[in-house]
Amino acid sequence: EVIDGKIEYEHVAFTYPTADEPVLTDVSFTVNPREKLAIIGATGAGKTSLFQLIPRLYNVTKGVLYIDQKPITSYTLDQLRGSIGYVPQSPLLFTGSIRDNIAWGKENATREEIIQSAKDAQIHDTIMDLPDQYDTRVGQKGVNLSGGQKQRISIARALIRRPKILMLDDSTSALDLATESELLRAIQHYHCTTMIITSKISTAISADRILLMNDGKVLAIGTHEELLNQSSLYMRIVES
Ligand code: DCP
Ligand code: MG
Repeated sequence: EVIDGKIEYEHVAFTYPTADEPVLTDVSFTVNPREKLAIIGATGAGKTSLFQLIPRLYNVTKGVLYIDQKPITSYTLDQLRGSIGYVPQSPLLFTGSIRDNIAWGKENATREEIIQSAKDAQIHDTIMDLPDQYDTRVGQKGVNLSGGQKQRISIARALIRRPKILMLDDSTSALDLATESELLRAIQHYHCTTMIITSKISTAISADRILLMNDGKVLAIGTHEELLNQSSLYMRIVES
């Protein structure tokens, strides 16, 4: 089981099984337990690909990925996925109630746990405004939810399992800044290692450190001030 949530990429390269060219080349960096790391970089830079290696949706092609100093391949998929809250860039809800969608993967979840994770994900008030509240059906013949509402239900689904590692792939893109900062504040109480892909520079600055990706590589990693000194690309992003 994942205990601390330390993550280390060591000379990681990755090529999709169906592709010829690598999308990640020689990626090395460490995320400390309970640290919050923001990942930024242009579209196609490889941010989502970098993420997908942690829950082992794909295997590393070259190099080693460590969790708590052990190669990721030494964990079973159940151990790994039980410890990781992964919110994909385009979250999927299944046909069923909102309650079941949040509790998915934690069938014994209590009513209180479901409500608490929805509150932390800043979606509780929206749910309470729906016709059948937590029993409202989504998916086919159910209510239509916006992309941002689906994202927050997906975040609640990740939080309810009290993950050691939380991975948000652009999951707050549809939120206004005030709601987003409430959500990020609530997540701090989970004391998990957090990796958050974002296109908002203000969100990146609120993290402990920022990793700037470019063309499948780590261009720079450090605090906002460090990156301002290290990277002219970072400076251009901040100024734009
Ligand atoms: N790619 C691929 N096969 C996939 C997914 C992606 O060949 N199943 C390619 C497309 C890109 C590169 O990998 O050239 C990196 O894609 P990512 O999805 O990792 O890129 P980002 O997440 O950084 O981009 P975005 O900001 O648009 O989400
Ligand atoms: Mg992506």
